[in-house]
Amino acid sequence: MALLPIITAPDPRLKTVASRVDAVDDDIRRLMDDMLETMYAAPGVGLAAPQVGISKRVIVVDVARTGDAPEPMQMANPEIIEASSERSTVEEGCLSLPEHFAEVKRPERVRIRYLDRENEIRERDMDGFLATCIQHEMDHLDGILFVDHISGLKRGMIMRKLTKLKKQDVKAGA
Ligand code: GNR
Ligand code: NI
Repeated sequence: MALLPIITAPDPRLKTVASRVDAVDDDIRRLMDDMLETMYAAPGVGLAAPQVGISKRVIVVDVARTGDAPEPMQMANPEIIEASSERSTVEEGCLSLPEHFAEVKRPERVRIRYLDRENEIRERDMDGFLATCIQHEMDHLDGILFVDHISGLKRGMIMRKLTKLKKQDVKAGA
């Protein structure tokens, strides 16, 4: 197991459409395990492979409350096959947009089809915070960040702050 460095915006790797996985093999399983370890350490409730610089359609999620038993989920090639017309608004954050939060409106319920860590095709219905997180992770696979769902004004404010932060880090040699 290994901790992977998380990429922060702005970065072209966060804007790239990731490639489908041919099959979930030992290499993909290792990536899934490293991503879960990285996500728990961050800490976060989800992580997509492009956030660690790997342009593959792999995501991990665990929305169990702290103190409850962990509920790790590892998925390759996730697809939304049904979405409710009902929407819910949730305040989102992102490990690639550190310390910024905004309300995002998404379908309240989704049915997802994906490959599990045994390379089996699965389908699962999700709602509430899990549905929000899965959609947030799947967006990363298409180069979309939560700020792409909010007003250009708010997005501009957040991206300008992150750009400044990066320039300061470069100067400081971070
Ligand atoms: O840790 C995370 N919290 C979160 C909160 C609300 C909606 C989505 C998320 S996902 C985020 C981790 C992350 O950046 N995943 O891509
Ligand atoms: Ni994110």
